[in-house]
Amino acid sequence: MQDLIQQVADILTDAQRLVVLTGAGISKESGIPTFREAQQGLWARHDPQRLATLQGFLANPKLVWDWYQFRLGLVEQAQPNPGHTAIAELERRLPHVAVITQNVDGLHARAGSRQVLELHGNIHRFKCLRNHSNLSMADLAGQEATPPLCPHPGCQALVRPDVVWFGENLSYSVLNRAVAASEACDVMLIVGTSGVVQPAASLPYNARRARIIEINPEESELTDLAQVYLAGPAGEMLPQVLAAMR
Ligand code: BJW
Repeated sequence: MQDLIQQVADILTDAQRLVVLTGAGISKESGIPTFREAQQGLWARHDPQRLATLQGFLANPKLVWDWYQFRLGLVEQAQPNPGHTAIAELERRLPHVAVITQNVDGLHARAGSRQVLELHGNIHRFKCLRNHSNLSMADLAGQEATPPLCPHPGCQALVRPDVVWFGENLSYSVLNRAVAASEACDVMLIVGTSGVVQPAASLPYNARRARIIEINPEESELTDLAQVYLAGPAGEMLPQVLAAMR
C-alpha cells in the first residue's frame, strides 16, 4: 500500500490541471450515508422512485419534503472530514484544481474548496415548481405548510429541494463546465463513487489525456479506468497521500 500511496503522491505533485470527482463515499466518514452500499445505503432502505423523482414528489410532497428535511438535519450536524480537508489542501498546493461533486451536502466548500461544481444541486437550496430558484430556508421561515409554498408574490407553487432527481436534467452550465474541466485535466482523482449514475459516471471518459486515480474501499464501475487504485477509505488515504507529496 505504501508504494501505491507514493505513486499517487508523485502523480499529484506533477499535476498541472487536476479534477477531483467525488461521490457519497467522501462524506461517509462525516456520518452521511451513501446510496447504494448494501444495508447501510439510503436506497437499501428507501425507494428512490418515491423519494428522488419528480413523480414521487407530486404523488406525496410531504413525504419527500420531510425526508429531505431529515437529511438536511444530518448534513447540518456533520463536519468535513480529513478527506474533504485534504482535497481543499490540494487546491492550495497545485496550480489548478476543480472539484466536481455529485454530493448535495456542501461539505467540500465548508472544508475550504473554492472551485466546486455541484452536479446534483445542493440540499440547502430550494426552488418552486414554477422555477423560482435560489430560495433559502430563511425565505421559507414562518410557513405552516409542508412543503412550504413559494414566497414570490402571487406564485404559491410547491417548494422542493434544489437537487437533481432521476429523470431530471442537470444544470447545463454546471455540466458543461464539468465536461470542459474533465477534457482539459491531466490528472483525474475519483473518490467515493460507485460510478453508476449518468452523466456523472461518463466524465472520466472525457478525461482522455489524464492519468486516473481512484480511492474507494470497494471496486467501482470506474476502477478499470484507473492507473492507480487505492483500496481504502478517503479520510485515511488522502491525508497519507498529501503527506507523501513533494
Ligand atoms: C467510500 C467510502 C469511504 C464508501 N471513502 N469511498 C444512461 C444510461 C442509463 C441510465 C441513464 C443514462 N442517462 C441517464 C440515465 C438515468 C439516470 C441514471 O444514471 N440511472 C442509473 C442509476 C442507471 N440518470 C439521471 O436520471 C440523471 N439525469 C439525466 O441524465 O437527465 C437526462 C436524462 C433523463 C432521463 C433519461 C435519460 C437522460 C440525473 C441523476 C440524478 C441522481 N440523483 C441522486 C439524488 C440527488 C439528491 C439527493 O442527494 O437525494 O444523486 S441519486 C444518488 O446517486 C445521488 C448521488 O449523487 C448519485 C451517485 O451516487 P454515488 O455518489 O456514486 O453514491 P453510491 O452510494 O452509489 O456510491 C458510494 C461509493 O462510496 C461506493 O462505491 C462505496 O464503496 C464508496 N465508499 N465509504 C471512499 N470512506
